[in-house]
Amino acid sequence: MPSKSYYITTPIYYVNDKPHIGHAYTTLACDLLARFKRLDGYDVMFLTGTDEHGQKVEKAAQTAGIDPKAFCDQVSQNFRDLAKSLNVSNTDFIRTTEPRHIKSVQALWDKLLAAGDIYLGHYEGWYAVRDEAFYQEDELTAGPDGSKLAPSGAPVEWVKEPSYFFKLSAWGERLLKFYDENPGFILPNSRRNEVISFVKGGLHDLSVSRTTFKWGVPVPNDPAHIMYVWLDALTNYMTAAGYPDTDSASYKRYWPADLHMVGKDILRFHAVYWPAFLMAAGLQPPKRVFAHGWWTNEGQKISKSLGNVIDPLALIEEFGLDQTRYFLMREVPFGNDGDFRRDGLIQRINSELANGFGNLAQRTLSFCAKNADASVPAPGPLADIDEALLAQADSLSDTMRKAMDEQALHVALQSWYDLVDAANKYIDVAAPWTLRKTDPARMNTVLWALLETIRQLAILAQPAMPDSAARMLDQLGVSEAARSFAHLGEAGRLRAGTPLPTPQGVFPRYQDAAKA
Ligand code: ME8
Repeated sequence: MPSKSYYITTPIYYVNDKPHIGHAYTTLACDLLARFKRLDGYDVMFLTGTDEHGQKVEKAAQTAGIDPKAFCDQVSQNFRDLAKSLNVSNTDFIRTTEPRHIKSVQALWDKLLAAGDIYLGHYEGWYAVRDEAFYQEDELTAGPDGSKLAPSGAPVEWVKEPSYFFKLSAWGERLLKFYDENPGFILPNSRRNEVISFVKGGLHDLSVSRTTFKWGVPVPNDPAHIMYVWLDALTNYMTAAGYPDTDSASYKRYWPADLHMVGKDILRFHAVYWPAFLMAAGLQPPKRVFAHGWWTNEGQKISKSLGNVIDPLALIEEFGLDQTRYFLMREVPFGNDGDFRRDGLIQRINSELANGFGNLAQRTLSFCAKNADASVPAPGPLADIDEALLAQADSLSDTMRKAMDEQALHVALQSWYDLVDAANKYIDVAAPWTLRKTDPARMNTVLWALLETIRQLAILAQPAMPDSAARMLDQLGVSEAARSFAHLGEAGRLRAGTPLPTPQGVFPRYQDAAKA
């Protein structure tokens, strides 16, 4: 097992809804990072799963007319299936109704109680079931007919019940110190600033149990209370690492998590409540929470009532899996909001994959098939333009690594595409087709430099487009064992004489795919 470990998580999704493009987006971003780290020599733990307790899920089960557990069994499977359809490489899938998790949350509760951070009281205030969140009066806005709305637009209701509280108000200063000492804890920086000003505004104690419904984890020694669903849900990240067994090999290896990837809607829970709970229990907070932006559809908010929810499976069906993966990760500066546009997707597929990378490989490989004995040609001395192309190829992994470590996924893919572009320009300038008659030795050098560049592009394309990159590497005769980042650059140079299988297009143009 590699000595370096990396633990990355998606949010666990509510089972009240069908998976849509937003869930696919977060999970794909994590998959890109997980695959990148794995190819870069890390032992990666990659967790996703479903959030199954709370009032929202209980209501959804009631509406469906089935018992909540049976309802969760059904809907949780949809999220498992989605991960599979997206070719996601998660190493675990957690459900908050599993015994391992119930044991873990109850153990955390006991720790918080023993630390003196939980007390029994009475909650009276606003609650939004859709967000599963409590709100202060001054956070609300006026809705239709005198109703009130949460900042997310969710309707709120007045709740009055006995409740345990977590002494969040006592954690403000310690949280601010923690953010200060760990500047990379919240990314992007704009979101970090929002969290800091929220905490500076003063924190209220947090209601952490409910008594007016039953679908949740019972509070130890007081089963009239069930735990607040966010305390329950956040703990999933530790459960999967082996909590409460803090001596277990897996807990020691993976906790604290390297990265919780979340959407901006749930940053407060992850960047304020979660580290406060953990510090109060004497446990280490995760190393980073990254909050990405929100997708809209052709300029409109995505919602069931507008009927414009994008089904990721339909996208895969129409455009191809790797094409969809590439587009979602490439289109929007990661962290910003993004607008899904069909013409934008078609444009990326055709210009960057079909005409860009696909055509580069297809031109080079079919030329080698015809004019270089269907094998890797032997290079002669390198000219300046060959050296320049190879230098860009050899340094690409460093550029991408730096970007991936800051979750700048779009920057990583931009630098990948820049090399595709440079290689296409190189082929036009070096013009192997004219060299065929005038200078076959030089032609061989040019083809070799191209093949070597395509090899590195294909290795580095694996995180975003695993299947297509693998097919490309097959065509270059690169063995399975030589596809990790350890084989980039000089370490894995293509050897002259390696046979090249008959080339086949890997990235069809969108129209071609539609006609086929
Ligand atoms: O909040 N654009 O679950 P959830 C981008 N169970 N991302 C989107 C999106 C959109 N339009 N819509 C959803 C929960 N997402 C809790 C989490 S974690 C301990 C508990 C993604 O099913 C994004 O990652 O409502 C967002 O944070 C998440 O789905 C919310 O999923």
